[in-house]
Amino acid sequence: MAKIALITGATSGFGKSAVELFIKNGWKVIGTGRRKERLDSLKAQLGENFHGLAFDIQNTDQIASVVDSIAKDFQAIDLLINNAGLALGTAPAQSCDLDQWNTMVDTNIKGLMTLTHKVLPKLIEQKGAVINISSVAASYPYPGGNVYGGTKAFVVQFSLGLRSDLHGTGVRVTCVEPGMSETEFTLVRTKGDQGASDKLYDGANPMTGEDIANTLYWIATLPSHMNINRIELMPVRQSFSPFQVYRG
Ligand code: NDP
Ligand code: 8X3
Repeated sequence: MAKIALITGATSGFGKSAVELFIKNGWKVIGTGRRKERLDSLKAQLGENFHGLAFDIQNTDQIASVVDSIAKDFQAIDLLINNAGLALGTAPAQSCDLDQWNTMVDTNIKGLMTLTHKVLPKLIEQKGAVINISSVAASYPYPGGNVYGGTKAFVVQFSLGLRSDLHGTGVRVTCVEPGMSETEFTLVRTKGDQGASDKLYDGANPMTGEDIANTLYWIATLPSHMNINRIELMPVRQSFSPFQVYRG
């Protein structure tokens, strides 16, 4: 029988590439996101093995009923990929927009944890898996990363905590921590500044949605006695810089 994955953030980037790859390999996939027209296009492209679910993951009160509304033949979820998320702005903490901080917390933390809470009983029943998308920003601070990095650090620690709580259930939990990848991520972060996005990735040979999707598929199809706890990925052209020292 085909395995079933629920992949959040399926309308773009990592999530869209993952939806395409899992379906190509015979999975049934529930893909989520706010942009219904993009989910409809995926349905037209991918057919009956794709089930689109349009909702804003920040509306945590609605998440339980949205999951309950999933068609019966997609209900036995084997894999939850918590991918939906965003960074907003690169301003320093002392001059940034508090609304942007709240949006990142509501999406990257509250949305992710509420959906996970709802889907966990199904995953336990299926002896399934959770893959959470964090970021290198969880471990390595950079100017302007403030709350975005904080939300992704939550994702790391929450993943390790889940692993601990799910001990003995057979449910696997993995936290994937990518670095620079060219998706709509920077377009969203800069409120649609295509020039800024192009400039960031220019000459950097960044990772792609397909690169991350391949990693997700590899993790999901490892033998069931193996658990990747955390995995960090970067393009070769991205690495680390020295500490800053202010000599005022
Ligand atoms: P994209 O902007 O291309 O995709 C983000 C996805 O998240 C979209 O499908 C979007 O759907 C969805 N999403 C965002 N906000 C909401 C919301 N409120 N409700 C429902 N869905 C939402 O970026 P990426 O593919 O790059 O990002 C995917 C994940 O990877 C994010 O968690 C990001 O933080 C993380 N990441 C990205 C890296 C990068 O360099 N690109 C590196 C490390 C981690 P829609 O807008 O239709 O709602
Ligand atoms: C996105 C990666 O380095 O832009 O999570 O913060 S980075």
